[in-house]
Amino acid sequence: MSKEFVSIIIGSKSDYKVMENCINLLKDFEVPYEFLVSSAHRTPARTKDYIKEAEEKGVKVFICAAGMAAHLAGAVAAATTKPVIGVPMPGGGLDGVDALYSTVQMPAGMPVGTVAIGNAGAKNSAYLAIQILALNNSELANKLTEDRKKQAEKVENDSKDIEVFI
Ligand code: RP5
Repeated sequence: MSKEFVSIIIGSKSDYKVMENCINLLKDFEVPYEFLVSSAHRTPARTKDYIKEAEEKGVKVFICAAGMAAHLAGAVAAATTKPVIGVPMPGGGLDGVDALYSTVQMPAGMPVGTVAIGNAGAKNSAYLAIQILALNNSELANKLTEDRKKQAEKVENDSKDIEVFI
């Protein structure tokens, strides 16, 4: 079995630009990941085969991004007991609201942890996956603590030039 890793599946290459936000964060935290395009609708057999392959290799968390009638995260959740994080993609006639509802409204017993539509959701999918891995990895937990400190410093620095107090 290889090192623990996160698996990212996107439903279409058109989801890539948004999901680069997720990939870049995993790279920043030096978290190993696999990445592929596979669709619940267009390549159901490839998706199913890959889940099995990833499980055999030691995947810890799946992140699935899809748009429109977004069934990818749900289909993956049906085929694994590993945590599945779903990222609704913007686009289509409803600009991601359709994907949000499709991803979040899972029946009881088949959870998909669903994040926000688009870039913020893509980033948070990576953060959540890192938080799950950090439960058993103190080095990662420390990196998360440092990241929070940097976020707080940024808010304070951003405020400095423009803040007004009486
Ligand atoms: C979904 O349909 C994909 O995840 C993508 O967000 C959307 C549109 O796919 P393309 O037609 O751009 O390939 O399955």
